[in-house]
Amino acid sequence: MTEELKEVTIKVVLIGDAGVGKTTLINRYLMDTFDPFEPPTLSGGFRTKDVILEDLHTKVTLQIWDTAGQERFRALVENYYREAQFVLVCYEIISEESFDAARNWIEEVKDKAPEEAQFFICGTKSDLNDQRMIQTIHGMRLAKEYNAQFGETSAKKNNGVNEVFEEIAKKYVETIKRSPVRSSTIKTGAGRITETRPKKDKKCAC
Ligand SMILES: Nc1nc2c(ncn2[C@@H]2O[C@H](COP(=O)(O)OP(=O)(O)OP(=O)(O)O)[C@@H](O)[C@H]2O)c(=O)[nH]1
Ligand SMILES: [Mg+2]
Repeated sequence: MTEELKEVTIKVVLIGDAGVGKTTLINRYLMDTFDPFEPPTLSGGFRTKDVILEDLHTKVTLQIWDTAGQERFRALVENYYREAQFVLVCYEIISEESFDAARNWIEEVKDKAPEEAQFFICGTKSDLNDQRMIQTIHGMRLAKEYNAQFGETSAKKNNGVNEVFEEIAKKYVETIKRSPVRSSTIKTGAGRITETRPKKDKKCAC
């Protein structure tokens, strides 16, 4: 008998300083496009993509939230990551400022997001290697410090982009399989909810 496909929805929120490439990363992943003149994001919003993890018998719906990196939108961004299961923190490998800011972003999220929220740290614009200011090892160390996953991407050259989102999906499903009480909106193939997670002391965003 074949095992029934489980369904999981994961809220993934991208954060990071203005211009690091959050929107561009999402566009590459969802539409396979690259805009060299992507305008700044002025408000948040989400789009979804399904990922089938055959080995884990799970269909994951990634609910991918874009946010605005500009300082004046900080208060708004908090509304997005407060209920995130995964926070994708972006910096660009050509800017120390954006890397330092990544740590501040993580600290801020740790303060306000659910305790069980997981992090993925992403060094963007890896095609600009000749202008690199942040060595890969430093990104990896930052990730290790926060028990986060790590990757470098180039939305321009389409390097490492799919891997980021697939690793997030896989890590999340593995985590909830280990401790099912943490799971959020796991459904059977027929769409019936079999497990839900009321978050400790937090309101549900559903
Ligand atoms: N060379 C190169 N440029 C990139 C890459 N990703 C993004 N860019 C460029 O960087 C600029 C900023 O990208 P955005 O995606 O708008 O950055 P953002 O993080 O969404 O910025 P905000 O919306 O203001 O927070 C755009 O001109 C992109 O074309 C990349 O992988 N390589
Ligand atoms: Mg943007």
